Amino acid sequence: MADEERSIFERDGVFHQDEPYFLVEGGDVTVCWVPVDRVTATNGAMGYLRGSHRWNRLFEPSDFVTERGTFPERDGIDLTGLEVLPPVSADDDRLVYFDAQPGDVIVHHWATIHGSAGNTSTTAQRRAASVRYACDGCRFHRRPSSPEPFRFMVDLDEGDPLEKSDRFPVVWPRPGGR
Ligand SMILES: O=C(O)CCC(=O)C(=O)O
Repeated sequence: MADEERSIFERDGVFHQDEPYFLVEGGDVTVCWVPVDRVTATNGAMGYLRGSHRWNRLFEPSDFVTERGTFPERDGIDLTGLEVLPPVSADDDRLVYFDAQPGDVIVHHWATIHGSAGNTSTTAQRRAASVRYACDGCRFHRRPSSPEPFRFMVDLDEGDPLEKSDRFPVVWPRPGGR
């Protein structure tokens, strides 16, 4: 692998976990990555660190931009108790990459470390949607590490069931109600 490619992979913050961003607690959340373009290694195939969802460790959310790689502790953001994610090497044999095409869905647990090296193609677009499903019993949690811009705008109080807000529609109701 060329040096410039390696540096992209090893930059802090390219790989991340979703859990420390999400305003949810009380159960698992699954993330569905849905490409609308064909995605291969050259235009940013998603990679997942096998088994990392079982480490029982939480890492500072990546900002994908700065040298430090994580959000500054301002505007109410508090990273206490979170670890700094060590650089993830592309050569780590626990990483699993998936080529994908429109119609595919890649599903990962919110604690799985994942990311991509970005799109280095000059011709191929790389667009995708990311859809999150929270399990029954998940509650609103104004997570101190979350940089979500809307975290003070959600019409929920700490501990409220997510489904109390229209922002979190129930997509799979239990037959006969809860
Ligand atoms: O599209 C990407 O590169 C990142 C997507 C992602 O991290 C996610 O859906 O959780």
